[in-house]
Amino acid sequence: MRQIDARESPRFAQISTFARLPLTQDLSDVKAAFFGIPFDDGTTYRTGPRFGPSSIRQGSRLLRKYNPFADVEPFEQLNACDWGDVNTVPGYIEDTFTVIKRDMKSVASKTIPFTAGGDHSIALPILRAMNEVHGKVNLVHLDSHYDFWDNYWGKKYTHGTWLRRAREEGLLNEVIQVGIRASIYGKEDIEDSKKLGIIYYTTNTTKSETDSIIRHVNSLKGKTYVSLDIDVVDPAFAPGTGTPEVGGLSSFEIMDLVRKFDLNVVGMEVVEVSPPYDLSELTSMLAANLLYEGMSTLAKRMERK
Ligand SMILES: [Mn+2]
Repeated sequence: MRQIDARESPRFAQISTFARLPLTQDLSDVKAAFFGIPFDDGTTYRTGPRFGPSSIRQGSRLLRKYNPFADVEPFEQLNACDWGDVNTVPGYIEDTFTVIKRDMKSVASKTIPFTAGGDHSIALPILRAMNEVHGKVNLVHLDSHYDFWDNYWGKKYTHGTWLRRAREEGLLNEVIQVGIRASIYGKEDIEDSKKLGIIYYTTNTTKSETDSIIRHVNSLKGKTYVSLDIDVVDPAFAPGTGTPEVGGLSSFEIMDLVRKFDLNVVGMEVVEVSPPYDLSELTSMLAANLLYEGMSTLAKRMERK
């Protein structure tokens, strides 16, 4: 679909949609759709990702139609649109999961969703939907945190427990984590990653062995979902997030990683953008650009086939 061109209508004008694309839920012939999930009741520290989708739209106003790195026009090639936001149920995590799964199932059966969160708890209902549409999928999980803890305060559904739930529910094939660096509750967390069949690369390894990690990720066979927590990036580059961990990847490094992905991708999400803690839209702009690069790698792959 056609973006509003900033040479015709100034980029600070008009209503915010992702990349100034049309807002529509008619997905016929649409190969990629921006999908907003404004929800943050799964957070364990700072709140704010309920404002993520609208802020990422605002941060996407600078995206132009041609991506010179990928040599594609992703919006044109994918006939991309902005689907709008899920009607979440603030304060009610399980009711919200029901709505997310229903809407995601409907969208994922027609197109490839590029989701803007929302805190990371939304990944569980998304993966439930993916599983119903596609069967088991691989997961490429970029994050500073493991996110496979068992519970917080005795509660099973939070932004730090979704991955364990997804494993328990048998939704996933292979899981690769990239960018892990946060302090943890004990050595048993590392043991748990083995028990759960999760391979992880720390931020150190991600920086020193980037090429071999890319090769590993790109060797995944079958359908794959990409989950990117913006806190994988250093808070100096992405301050607008709820559980920041210092010593992370730069914005260039995360862009470079995503550009090199070559996956049979069934969906991608960028989560944990918390606009109240952001500065000068830095985090929202990065999130918008990461979704753009994700769409570009998809467009590039489709072009080849
Ligand atoms: Mn995280």
